[in-house]
Amino acid sequence: AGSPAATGGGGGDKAGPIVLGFSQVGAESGWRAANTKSIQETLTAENGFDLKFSDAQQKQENQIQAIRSYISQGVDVIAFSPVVETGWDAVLQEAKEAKIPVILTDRAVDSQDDSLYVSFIGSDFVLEGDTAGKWAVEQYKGQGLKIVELQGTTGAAPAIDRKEGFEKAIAGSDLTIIDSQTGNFTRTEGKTVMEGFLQKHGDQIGMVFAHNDDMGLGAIEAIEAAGKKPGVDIKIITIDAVKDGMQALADGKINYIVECNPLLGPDLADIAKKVLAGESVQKRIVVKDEAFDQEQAKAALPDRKY
Ligand code: GZL
Ligand code: ZN
Repeated sequence: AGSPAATGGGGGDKAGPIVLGFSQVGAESGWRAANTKSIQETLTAENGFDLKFSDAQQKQENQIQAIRSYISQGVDVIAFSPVVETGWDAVLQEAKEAKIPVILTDRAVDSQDDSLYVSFIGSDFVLEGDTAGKWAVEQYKGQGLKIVELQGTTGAAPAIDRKEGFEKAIAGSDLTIIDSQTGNFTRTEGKTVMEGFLQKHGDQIGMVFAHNDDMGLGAIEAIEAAGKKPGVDIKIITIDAVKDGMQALADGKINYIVECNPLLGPDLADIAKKVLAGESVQKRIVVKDEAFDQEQAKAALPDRKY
């Protein structure tokens, strides 16, 4: 059965491993692969866990199904990265009634009732968008730069928040977004959407703002196929700072990347142990992100862990 109520109901040292059910968004990007690796490498038997892991292929109904199966298995704790912000209250209410604490990693839910989860571990996506926008204004103001935006998954917290942060940062400057469409955080869709932008807007496009490296890398393929130089003819700013993105940045095909740290395994393990020991835990753990221009990427690449 589920563990005692998360808010300090008894807890105490639990005999045997902590059975943790994790519902992952999917395997859509380099970031996601690094995030999954961090979770699977940290929540191991030797670290006191029995990890049940499921991949939802970016479908909310698969995540809800996985969470329901963890509840019926009577796991000790549930953790997940919600593919979109809304539509979770019912299943989280069921976990609460089963007295199984829920930890959010990476992405947030927009539930009004924040008793439905014990902690949310993830980056500040609005700040990521703001950092990207501020750099763009610093570097390119005064040229009337026209931007096309490759949005992440529609309804996902990182897509909503990165857009918000970027738009606020460029407001009042002469940089403008002339088109914006979701590429669902994947390289393939980023390429397809960019091909459409190039057909529609051609030489007007001065910059691509992509909500993750993978869509930016897809855009590079489309830009090169159109005979233009990415990072030169069309500037590119992305978010994540995974290895492939950082290599393209070092190679001059991307101009700036704001990091989104995927290594959430250690924080997740720590919070899960605390909750089951009946200790109080931080409601919100903000993961620190850096940002890189081309020179900084060259220097950082050798030490990058993902
Ligand atoms: C951000 C994460 C996003 C990444 C994408 O924390 O949710 O999802 O930026 C990934 O690469 O697909
Ligand atoms: Zn929101």
